[in-house]
Amino acid sequence: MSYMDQALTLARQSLGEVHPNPPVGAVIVKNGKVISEGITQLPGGPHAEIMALAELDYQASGSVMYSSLEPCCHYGRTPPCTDAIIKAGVAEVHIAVLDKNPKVFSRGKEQLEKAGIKVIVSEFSPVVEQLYEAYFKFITTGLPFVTFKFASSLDGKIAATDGSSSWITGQDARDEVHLLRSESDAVMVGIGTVIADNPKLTARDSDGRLLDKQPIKIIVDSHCRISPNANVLTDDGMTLITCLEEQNVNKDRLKAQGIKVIETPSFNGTVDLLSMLSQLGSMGITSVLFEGGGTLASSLIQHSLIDKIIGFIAPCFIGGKNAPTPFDGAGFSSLSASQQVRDISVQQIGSDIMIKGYLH
Ligand code: AOF
Ligand code: ZN
Repeated sequence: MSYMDQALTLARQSLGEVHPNPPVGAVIVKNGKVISEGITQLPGGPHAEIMALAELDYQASGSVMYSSLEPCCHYGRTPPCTDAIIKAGVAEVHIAVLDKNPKVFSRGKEQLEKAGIKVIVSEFSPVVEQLYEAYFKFITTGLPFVTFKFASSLDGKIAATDGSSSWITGQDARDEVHLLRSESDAVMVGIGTVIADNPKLTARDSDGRLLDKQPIKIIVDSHCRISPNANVLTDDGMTLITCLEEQNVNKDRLKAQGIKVIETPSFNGTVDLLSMLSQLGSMGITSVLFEGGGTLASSLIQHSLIDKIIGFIAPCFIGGKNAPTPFDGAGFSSLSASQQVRDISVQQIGSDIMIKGYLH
């Protein structure tokens, strides 16, 4: 594994945990050996570069640093990493990608260069781009990056005509979904899915044990129809209900229960999804894994609010005119108007196929 790959592996460990900050890893190398490593800490805590330097008592004369993201050069909750890198005597800094935070972009690199440090920025890499896609959208727009995940049969059905959907895909694909949940800041479903399936929305291993990193659970429930006994409310972890601003006794009850409620103006009688996402962004949520259902999916897609899809396709046919598909609503009236998916990648997971792609 290259030194930069080591830094990227460290960065990935913090994905889904350090929002609104980016996942970052750093390694410091001297005489061809890794002498320290760092992972970014929770917001307000030290950055990856500082963690790695601290291990060396901030003495890193003549060393080479590999950082998964351009070192910061501004005062945020913490002082600039560039100052600490210069002071420690680092000779060379390798960066996987420049930080699209307007307060940093290219200026971190320039400050290091001004101090006589050699800086090398890696060539474009889809792996790095994917690691930072949520943070980059968030830091430039204030909105979280939304990924729509669904599991379907070969004929595009997400449940049988009796509504049953457990399980269409195999264990390996389901494990992958739990990993995706743990690497997301939040998971989101519509109230219809909560009523129909009563999901837990936690990230678990194949034995049902909770993984270390748990996403915030978001339920889009315009009229606060959720039952107080729903698993998402009674299980561990934080749950947010998003609903309309209007009067509602159930909403008062939820608030009295200590459940956080996000209120939006009405858009045709339902939650205004853009207002909801910008409020989630203001709370520091950078990534949302949306898991259905179909009505909410079609509203999100109509408003261009889905950034990425991850579809798990199982080798079976369900059939039936009335069996549901990932997108409900009226659909697109012609092929020329249909939603295109670009930059697709395909991978086999167990006996299922995982397809990823971007909508915009
Ligand atoms: C991190 N960890 O390893 C790096 C970051 O408020 P602050 O001081 O924590 O600054 C947050 C910004 O610092 C963040 O938006 C990004 O631009 C930069 N780099 N942040 O949390 C790190 N390298
Ligand atoms: Zn920093």
